[in-house]
Amino acid sequence: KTIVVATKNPGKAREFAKAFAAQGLAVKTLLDYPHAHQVNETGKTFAENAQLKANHFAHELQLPVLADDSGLMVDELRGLPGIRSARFAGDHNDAANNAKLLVELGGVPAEKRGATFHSTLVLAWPDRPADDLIVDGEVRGTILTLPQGDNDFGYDPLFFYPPLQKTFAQMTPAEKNQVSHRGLAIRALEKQWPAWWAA
Ligand code: ITT
Repeated sequence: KTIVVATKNPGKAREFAKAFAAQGLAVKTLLDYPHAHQVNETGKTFAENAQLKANHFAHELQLPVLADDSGLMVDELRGLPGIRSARFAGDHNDAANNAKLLVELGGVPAEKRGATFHSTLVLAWPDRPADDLIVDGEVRGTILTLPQGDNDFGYDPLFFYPPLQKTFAQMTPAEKNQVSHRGLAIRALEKQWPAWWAA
C-alpha cells in the first residue's frame, strides 16, 4: 500500500517514509508526480494550508493524499516565522532562514528563547471531503545561539530539546520521530486511519 505525501521538502519526505515504513506503508511524494500542478499556500493558518495542499492534490491525482503544513513559532517573535517558516528570509533557503532567526534573536537571553514546532496533517481522499482527517502535533524547545548537529533539515540545528539535551539535528531520525511535532501528529493520525482504508 502506498500513500502520497504532498510535499517537495526532502526532510519531511524522509521522516514520513521512515514513520510509515513501520506500518508497511510506502511513501510517494510530489517528486514522483512532476506534472502535478502547484498550489499556492494562501491560507492564514497551518490547517488552512494543509487542507489546500491535501485537497488540491487528492483531486488532481485521484489518490488519497497527506499534506503537512508546519513551522516554528518563536515566543520572543510573537509566533513568527510561523506559517512563513519556509520562506522567512525570502527564498526557501534553510541556511538563510537560520541566519535570520539568529539575527532576530540577537541579545535575547537563554530563558526568553522558547519556541514551539507545530505540524498540522490533513489526509484527504478524492471525492470524500467529509472524510478528511486533520491532526496536530506540537513540541516545545529553545533556540540556541549557534547551530549544533548535522541533520540539515530546516531549523533543526537551532532547535534544542531540553529533555534529551540535544538539538533535533543531533538526534537520530528515530529519536526525533519519538518526540517531534511531526512524529506526534503522525501517531495521532494513525489512531484515526479509517477502517475501510487501513486494512
Ligand atoms: P511542502 O509545502 O512542499 O511540504 P515546505 O517546506 O514549503 O514544503 P511548509 O510550508 O509546511 O513546507 O514549511 C515548513 C517549514 O517549517 C520548513 O521549510 C522548515 O523551515 C520548517 N520546519 C517544519 N518542520 C520542521 C522540522 O521538523 N525541522 C526543521 N524545520 C522544520
